[in-house]
Amino acid sequence: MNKKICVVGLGYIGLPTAAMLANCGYDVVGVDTNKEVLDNLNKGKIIIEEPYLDDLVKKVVINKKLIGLSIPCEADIFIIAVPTPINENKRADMRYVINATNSIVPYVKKGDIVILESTSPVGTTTEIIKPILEKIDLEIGKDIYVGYCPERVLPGKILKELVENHRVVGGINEESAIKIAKIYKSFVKGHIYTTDTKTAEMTKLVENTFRDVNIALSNELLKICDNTNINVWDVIEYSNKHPRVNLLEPGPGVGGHCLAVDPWFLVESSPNLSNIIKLSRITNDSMPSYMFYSIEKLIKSTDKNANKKITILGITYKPDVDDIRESPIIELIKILKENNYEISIYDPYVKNYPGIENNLMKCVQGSELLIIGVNHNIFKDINYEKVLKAMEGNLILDTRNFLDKEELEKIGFVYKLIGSK
Ligand code: SAJ
Repeated sequence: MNKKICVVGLGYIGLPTAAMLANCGYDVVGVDTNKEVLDNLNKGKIIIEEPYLDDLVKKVVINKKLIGLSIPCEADIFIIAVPTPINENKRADMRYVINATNSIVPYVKKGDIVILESTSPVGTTTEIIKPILEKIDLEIGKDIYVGYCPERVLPGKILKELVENHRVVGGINEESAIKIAKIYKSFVKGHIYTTDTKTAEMTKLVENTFRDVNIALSNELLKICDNTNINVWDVIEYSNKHPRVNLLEPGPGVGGHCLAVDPWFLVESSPNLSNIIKLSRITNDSMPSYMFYSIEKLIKSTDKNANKKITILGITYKPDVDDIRESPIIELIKILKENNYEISIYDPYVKNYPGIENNLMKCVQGSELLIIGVNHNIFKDINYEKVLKAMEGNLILDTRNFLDKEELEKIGFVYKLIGSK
């Protein structure tokens, strides 16, 4: 008889994971508090942008291998994949993990497996999940197997990376780790490493912290090069020719619910030791203000008294996704508005955001400056000549090293690449 899996949390990770497991033959119940997610799911539809996910969900829903429910139910395996945001003072908000774990307590029985997938502070599995499950009169590690198995997939490539990437499984004990590894082996082609929960929790945080710290280094280099009239993009390109150097890209800041969040979990748990980590977060979070400083300088460099309309192309946290969480461009928009700029916004990936305009020509009408906030691939197909004609001014600020300077200057733009002369 097929094992039954209950996945609590149908977001960017939970839904692809539920669909992947259903496609491997498990009977999967997806649980979410969002009625729109459930209604669409039960019609075989999705409400997030993720390539090929809609086809996979449609297939497993039609085959009745995946259904959406608003509350958990009896299952053999429970996977918790709910958000773990930070609150305004950069501390982990674990309410969703706590609520999700409490919600499965009435349904967990002897022999079941409970897996936390949400990226969480070190110690969450043993200090939050385990005590809640101990309300059940069963022995953790012997009657109920418990562990932590974080994802490491890139939005936009989730289905491919869910299968190909290696994974780490941390078990509350060795038997739990082995049982959990076996479940993931049903679809993961990468290697599955088993360890204890704290090592797995720390590994996940370190992966994203590594990226955040290295992006901070590049962002700091951007400021230094800007100040010394050197093109930081050339410096990074040439430095990376060194066989053991791999500088990441500078930009308008670091967004998303991972790199902009996970390092704070380490800062919270080791405040006196996480100096580079904390400073990197502060450096990356300073980039929207730095962009504002560059915009002011650029506008003041035009001889005429520039009007105050600016058009932002792209507000998501990274290209070709619909996710605006922790987006640095949204922070930049806030700063510009506080300084009395009139802002028009165009981002075809974003459906509902206050003031977003879905007609590009209307959006750029009368603008002094065009800002490339996010390098969505579709922005390569824009007719910039037509855009320039509709604008008031001819300034374009590229925050992502995305467009071709010569091409735009030929059309008549004054092109400025952030971090270059
Ligand atoms: N960024 C830079 N410079 C770079 C690379 C990224 O400024 O060189 C910025 C991006 O513009 C974005 C932010 O950093 O604002 C983060 O982007 P990212 O692509 O590096 O990483 P995320 O946030 O998409 O991380 C995702 C996460 N997975 C999911 O959200 C499902 C994370 O848990 C994964 O570990 C990570 O991908 C990954 O790369 O594996």
